[in-house]
Amino acid sequence: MQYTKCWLDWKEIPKEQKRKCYYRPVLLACGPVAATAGEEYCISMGEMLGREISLLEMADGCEPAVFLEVDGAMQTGARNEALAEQTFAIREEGDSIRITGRSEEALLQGVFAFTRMVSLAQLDEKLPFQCIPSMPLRMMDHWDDMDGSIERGYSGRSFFYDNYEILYNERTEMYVRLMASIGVNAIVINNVNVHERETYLITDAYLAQVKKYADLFARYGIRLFMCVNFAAPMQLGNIPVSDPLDPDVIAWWQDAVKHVYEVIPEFGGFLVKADSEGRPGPITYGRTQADGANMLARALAPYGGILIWRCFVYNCRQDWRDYKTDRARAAYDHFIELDGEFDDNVILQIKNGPMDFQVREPVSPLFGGLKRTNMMIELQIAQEYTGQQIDLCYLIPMWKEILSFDTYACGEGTPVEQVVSGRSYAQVNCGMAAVINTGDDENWTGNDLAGANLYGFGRLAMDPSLTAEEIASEWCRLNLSQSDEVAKVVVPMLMGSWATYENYSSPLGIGWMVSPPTHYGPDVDGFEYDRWGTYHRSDLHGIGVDRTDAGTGYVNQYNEPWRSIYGKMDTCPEELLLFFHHVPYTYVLKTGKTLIQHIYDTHFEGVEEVEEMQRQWASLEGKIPDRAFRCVSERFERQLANAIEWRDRINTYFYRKCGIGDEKGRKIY
Ligand code: GCV
Repeated sequence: MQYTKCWLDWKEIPKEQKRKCYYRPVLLACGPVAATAGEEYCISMGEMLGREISLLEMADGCEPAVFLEVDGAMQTGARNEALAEQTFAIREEGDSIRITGRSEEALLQGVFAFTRMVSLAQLDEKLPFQCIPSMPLRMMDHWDDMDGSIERGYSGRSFFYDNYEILYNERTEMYVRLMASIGVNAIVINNVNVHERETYLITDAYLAQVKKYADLFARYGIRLFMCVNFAAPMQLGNIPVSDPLDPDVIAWWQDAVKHVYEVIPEFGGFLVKADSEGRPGPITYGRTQADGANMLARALAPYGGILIWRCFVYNCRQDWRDYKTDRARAAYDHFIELDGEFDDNVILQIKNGPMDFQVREPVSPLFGGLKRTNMMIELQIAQEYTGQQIDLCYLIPMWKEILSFDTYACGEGTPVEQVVSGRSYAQVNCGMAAVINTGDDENWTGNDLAGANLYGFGRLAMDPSLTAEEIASEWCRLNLSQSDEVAKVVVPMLMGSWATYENYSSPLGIGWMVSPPTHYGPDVDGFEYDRWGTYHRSDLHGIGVDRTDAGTGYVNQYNEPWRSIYGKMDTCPEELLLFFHHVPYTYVLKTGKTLIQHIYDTHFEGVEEVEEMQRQWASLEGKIPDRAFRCVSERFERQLANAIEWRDRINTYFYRKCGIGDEKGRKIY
């Protein structure tokens, strides 16, 4: 089985950077995670020093050493105990270095941070260093199914399952090391769409094997979560209903959860997709989402378990003729009234936007609406609608924009980051989750460059103040080459790639013009006359969905000033113009261009930008590992073909709708 080590593929550092203390790690803490910290130090530093390193029992005399220690009384300045526990510090003491964690888990994070700094030659500039993670929970959501497929997976098959068996091998260990090294502390091991066989994951059919994962995860400070089927009492318990207020249903879940904790005492909890896209849920019984979530949360509470409930609840059987029902409204409409009704161990997991991970969407208004409910943001590292890891789309700039969006929930200065990190409402059950983009491809992520999104998610969840460039540069140096010359090509390429993807795909926030079965490649009307609630409403005069008062009223879900800003065409940020308004093709944008000319121009530019990225990438031949070079070169070829297809289909479609030609006379079909 072939797999790369991604950012844990340490290279020997130059001689002048090798400090004496590096060779003498002294582990002053005990416990399983502290032992992992010691092992990880030895692996990484051994590779960077070019010789085997082992832990010392004690420091002898005045020889410099690197001390790995846990100090439960360490002063951290963290805003709550949960985050204090996750805090670590790295400091020099004479010629020695101390890596101190407030807990074993924090020590492990300290070791990963230290080795990264050594590899990037950042120690002089960064020490003394303290890290209080921003997000209490930093979670990866796998959409892996037990047959071995991955829903919306673009990097091969699952490395967790094959043919309804749970796999466990060296790759599993490498995966967990990679996740821990970027700060991930929670992993959901199965798809939110829990099918027939996966329903048995919480039973003895699979629990013993799940426990092996949980034990491995725990050694790396990661808690294991599972998705459950809300109708499990019917499927597994022969109970005629799964009504959350039914005593038999409640008792069934209590027993099931009790047994899970008997086998896996460190189990994290459940993630649930209910009443969504055909999944069962409380609505069937006239119960609320809070009834459903609390019932499960109460079963988990005695064991310290957490219940994560998704807000991706909407009607997927809409009528395209209906201009009033608006899928964008659904999450807010379902959940806002329930604010304050969820138990303390419930977290609502909210997709970043109101629709579904499009290349451009406004931020979900729920982040500014809920005030007495634990919240977690759900991002998608898997590039379902953003190029499927064929096309390059570095998502960190998008996520930074989302996290810094001011919700005005507690007046000006309440960004999403503050809300989901728990700072706004003093919460501890909150954080960031993301649908992961891994599979069993040799490079884990299909396109090597898609690894930057995986790496970046973890880094951002630990420290949202990192810039997208910093993350890109770290990733590039750790994965491709330490040379400035390579970073000078790769970092700008990553940084511009989201805008490029947006340029050649659907314009100004409208989204969805993708091929319905695959969600890759253009099909302008693919979803237009369908049931999914995803329409662009183009006609001969204009394009866009009116979500103002006169339209669906979605705009009213935002706090002021957004409600007013989004509500008027001339103040609405233009990148979201078509999300909020139905706009004539002749409308003049701030650039002085008409809407139709903007569409033509961006689509021609998008293709030119891909051609330029391809040229830039070609210049790296021989300067980065050949395997990565060839992999990405092949992806760029496919991206270019895709971009051309998008350009020509979009431009032709709108030209045929409105009959207005391109001012520059370029070829439109
Ligand atoms: C896991 C979109 C995706 C589905 C996904 C769903 C969700 O609709 O296309 O594959 O299902 O989102 O987030 O639940």
